[in-house]
Amino acid sequence: MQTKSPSPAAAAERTIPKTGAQIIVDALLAHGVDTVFGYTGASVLPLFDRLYEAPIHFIVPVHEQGGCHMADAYARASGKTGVMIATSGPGACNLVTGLATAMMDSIPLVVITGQVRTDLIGQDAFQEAPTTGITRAVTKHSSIVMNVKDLAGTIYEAFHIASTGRPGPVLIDIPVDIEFQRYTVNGSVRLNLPGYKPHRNGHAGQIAEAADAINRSERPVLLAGGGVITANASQELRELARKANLPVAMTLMGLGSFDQRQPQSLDMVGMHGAAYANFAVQDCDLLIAVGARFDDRVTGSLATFAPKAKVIHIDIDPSNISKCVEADIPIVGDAKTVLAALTEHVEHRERASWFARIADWKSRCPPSYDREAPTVKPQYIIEELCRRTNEETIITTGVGQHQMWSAQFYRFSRPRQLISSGGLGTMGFGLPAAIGAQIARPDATVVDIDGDHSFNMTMAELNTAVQHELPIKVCILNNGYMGMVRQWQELFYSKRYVYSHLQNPNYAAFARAVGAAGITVDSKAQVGPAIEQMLREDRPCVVDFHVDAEENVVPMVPPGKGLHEMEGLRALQNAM
Ligand SMILES: Cc1ncc(C[n+]2csc(CCOP(=O)(O)OP(=O)(O)O)c2C)c(N)n1
Ligand SMILES: [Mg+2]
Repeated sequence: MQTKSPSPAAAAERTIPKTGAQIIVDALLAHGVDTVFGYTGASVLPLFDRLYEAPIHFIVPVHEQGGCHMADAYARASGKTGVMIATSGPGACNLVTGLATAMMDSIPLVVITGQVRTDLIGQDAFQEAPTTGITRAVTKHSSIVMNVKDLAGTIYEAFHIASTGRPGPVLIDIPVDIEFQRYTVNGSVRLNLPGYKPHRNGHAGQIAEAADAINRSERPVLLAGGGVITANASQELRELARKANLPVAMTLMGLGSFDQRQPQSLDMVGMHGAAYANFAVQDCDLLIAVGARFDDRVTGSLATFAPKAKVIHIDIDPSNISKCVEADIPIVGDAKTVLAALTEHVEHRERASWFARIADWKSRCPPSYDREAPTVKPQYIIEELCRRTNEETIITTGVGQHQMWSAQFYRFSRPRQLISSGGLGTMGFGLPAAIGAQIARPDATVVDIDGDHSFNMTMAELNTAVQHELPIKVCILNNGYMGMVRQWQELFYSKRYVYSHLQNPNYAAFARAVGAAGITVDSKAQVGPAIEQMLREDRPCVVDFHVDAEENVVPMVPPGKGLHEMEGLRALQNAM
């Protein structure tokens, strides 16, 4: 058999050192990257020219913020590291909100920015911005490559830092001349991170002590945060809850880590959490927090938070331990490993009276709204959507009342099913997040439950969905207000509704104008059929639901109050 000998040109090509741009592409491919989000500009042109030749699915958003949210949601939906590229100056500056969003929610991203030539840095060159300085506080790590020799290593380190320990966004700033320079990367690329050693296993003695505390507890609550999902530890969480017989509450970020259809689920805790979750936390004798950082929206007043509880805190990031809530038994480690080890040591206990008390709270204070109202209630839309979709559906959200109603009235049963900006609370996240999620999971039904004003912030990205033929669904719960702000103004600013609404466009007409389907709903009877039609569409579809303008999210723990001091509960009297 004859073997083909390489052409002289190809042989020569192999011996010529590679350009920086090609080194970047090779490093991405070496990390299994097959999807990249990016927006062009002078300082990334050499890189984009090489990327075009690579086996990479490339998505150009309308705006770099949108692209960063897409890469973020791609990571949340897939469990992989998202990649976003932007040009220097304005491109890099447009990433800040996206980076901070990913940082707060611990999402692994590698973000590459172009920079002006090394000899121009510091001269206020055209489109020069101090990108590493601007982004340092909103990234896990941010660095500039000043020598092509360091390029491959820096990218390999970025992937390692972004995806290990407590994940987060890592930014690499690359001056354009480095992309042109040639260099031969010899042998395998070594990581040089002597100070970076995330703990994985958790201390065996602390794990044994935690198991002992669980076995003795009469009234435990297991509290799952987003870290459980990030660590792919939902199975281990469920196993611990099953074996030890523990009720499970979740933070917004933790929703989906435990199946809400299970009777042991206490659903969401916090400012707009389920009353029974909040009462259980306030009354428990043991709180086992996993991958949760005790955000103020979760705890309410710290002085009165879980006053009777011993606290076990499992977290990969030691700086989270005893930051807000003092941990009696701290365990620094990976949630998956620690939960599995803990489960080995726990015993089943009946706890009949504790579960009876929880059942009583559940029956007296279920999530409620006026189901008989003839008007279009936002909660009704979410219940109808939930009835018509299954656990393969992914929900993304904007930020505001609609986000909280989604958390309260959709039943999440699978990790990575809810994609929402929890920590930063970024309006405008929902639509680009739906695009990123749909790219990660082409076969899933992806629904963005959005607010009118959140949608307004990034609505131009609908164009991206149309261009890439992504059949995302957008349900706008259009109350004509920045509803959550209006709610605060109603409750705390004597109903002075100032600066909390804008004139909205006709969303269905806008959708049709960019080539998506658009539907308007203004009666209760239209809700079900509109959802059905939306789910049948094989192109992007926007449904503009005109909902009750002054509906409030209840219950609500007013700022500064304890979790048990919820307002808006019908059966609050004597509930505790
Ligand atoms: C980028 C950004 N700017 C401002 C805010 C403050 N904020 C929080 S909720 C909200 C109103 C959201 O309105 P809408 O998207 O219509 O949702 P609704 O509350 O009406 O459901 C505002 C302005 C924010 N979270 N994010
Ligand atoms: Mg609104």
